[in-house]
Amino acid sequence: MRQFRPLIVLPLLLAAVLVPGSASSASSGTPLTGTVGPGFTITLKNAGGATVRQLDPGAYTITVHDLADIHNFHLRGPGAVNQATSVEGTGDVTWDVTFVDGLYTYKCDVHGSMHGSFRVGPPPPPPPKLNGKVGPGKTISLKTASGGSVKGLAHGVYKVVVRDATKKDNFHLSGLGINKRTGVAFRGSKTWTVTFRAGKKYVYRSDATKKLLKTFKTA
Ligand SMILES: [Cu+2]
Repeated sequence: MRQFRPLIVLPLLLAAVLVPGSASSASSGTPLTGTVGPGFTITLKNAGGATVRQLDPGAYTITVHDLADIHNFHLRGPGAVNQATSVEGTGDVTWDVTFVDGLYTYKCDVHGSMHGSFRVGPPPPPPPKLNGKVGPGKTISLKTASGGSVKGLAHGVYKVVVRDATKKDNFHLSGLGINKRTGVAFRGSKTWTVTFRAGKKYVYRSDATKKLLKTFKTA
């Protein structure tokens, strides 16, 4: 007959309960709650109940309540995060994930309208600014924020602020994927967010005056 020895067993039990990170508390990431259904809704919320829009990188423990047998909860993003519940299945699951900087999305794979996203890490820097100007008189220019004339440009997203100071010319920026212009008779300011592709030639000109035409290339 085996002898019960509480004096030896008790400290082991206490250790299991008290030591952080032991088997009884394997899920140690910041808690989040995902819910899909019962209607056509999908949400991801933090412990305070607010919809997740931005998170710091790190470990998270996500409890998903899949409340519908016509939806699933599918989370994916950088760092090879790709977790999904089944469409037909319902119930709760818990995922331990590590988020890194970038954009994450969650959705129902069946219904395209059911989706959400959040950013991990700091927001991306704002696009660099370029200043376009036409007039007064027969002049046209496109300059960087530091005041240099644009001759070559790294590809990417830019904010172009145009000042059209004449009623006789316009500012027309064009090239692959871009065709933006002010009106010839228009005077005032316009702001465009544009994406310059790599290795292409772009043109800015006045449609009313042939010689007011300049080009630059992108790297
Ligand atoms: Cu669905």
